[in-house]
Amino acid sequence: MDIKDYGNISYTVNRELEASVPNMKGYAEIVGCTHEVSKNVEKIMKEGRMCLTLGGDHSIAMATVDGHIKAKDNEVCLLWIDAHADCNTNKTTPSGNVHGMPMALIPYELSDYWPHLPGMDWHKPVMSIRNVAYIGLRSVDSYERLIIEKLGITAFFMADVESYGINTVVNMALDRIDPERTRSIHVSYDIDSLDTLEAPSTGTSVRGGLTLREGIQIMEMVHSTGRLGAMDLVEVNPHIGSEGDVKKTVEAAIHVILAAFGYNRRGYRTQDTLPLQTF
Ligand code: NNH
Ligand code: MN
Ligand code: MN
Ligand code: MN
Repeated sequence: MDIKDYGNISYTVNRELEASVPNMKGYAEIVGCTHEVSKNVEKIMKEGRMCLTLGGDHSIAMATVDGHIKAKDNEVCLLWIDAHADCNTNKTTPSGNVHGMPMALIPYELSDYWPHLPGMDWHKPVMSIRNVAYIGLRSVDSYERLIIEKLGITAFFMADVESYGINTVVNMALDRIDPERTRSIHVSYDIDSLDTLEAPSTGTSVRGGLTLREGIQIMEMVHSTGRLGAMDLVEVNPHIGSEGDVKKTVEAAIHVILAAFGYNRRGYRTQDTLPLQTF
């Protein structure tokens, strides 16, 4: 497998943007970073590669999805794996955290609910919410619930994972967001979708989440479609918890990423030559 590390994103920050939009913490920083992320994802994908972006804050997803859409001419569907729905606007947010907002910035159905966002002109909300599905939800704010129900967003809460099983949930999600099975798949994977026992080192952990086995199964299934285009693995925070917590969280993230890129729990067949290493 040909793997290339494109390194960290470097960007400049226009401090004048800082107070230009209310209720968006770190706005100037986020504007500077996301524009660079979008350009990089677009460029990398146009080189014919799959693109894995490691976060960091989930706000980067507005940029990775934007870059993916530009590289694939809008033929993209999105799986949002998360404990949270991340579809607050700056008017409904309980926290001002922009990582709680990217899903309100991505689809065009929600674009009217935003004020003008200075510095974000590069960002085009061209994806329909009909091509988006959530898996793993269990901590949804009341305005977010209203949006999910009003727009009829495909959403599989933890109760659905419990009732149907993860295999059926992933198949139902892909049926809904990509009925023709032709679209390039974007997976935005928030590590807090996993249970606190599996991934404690993250900012807003919620118990009662996906097991690591379910988390891996999602990505094995996405890999087997052959249409994974780009993936974000976000909200791993090594400053939270003990050394053991951090190790556990990073290991979980590595397992999920390995599954996305073809590591198979059955073991490799003798003719396979994937040079992926486990740890
Ligand atoms: N919904 C809350 C907010 O908007 C929490 C979002 N936190 C997340 N999302 N970690 O993935 O602030
Ligand atoms: Mn965050
Ligand atoms: Mn989350
Ligand atoms: Mn998130």
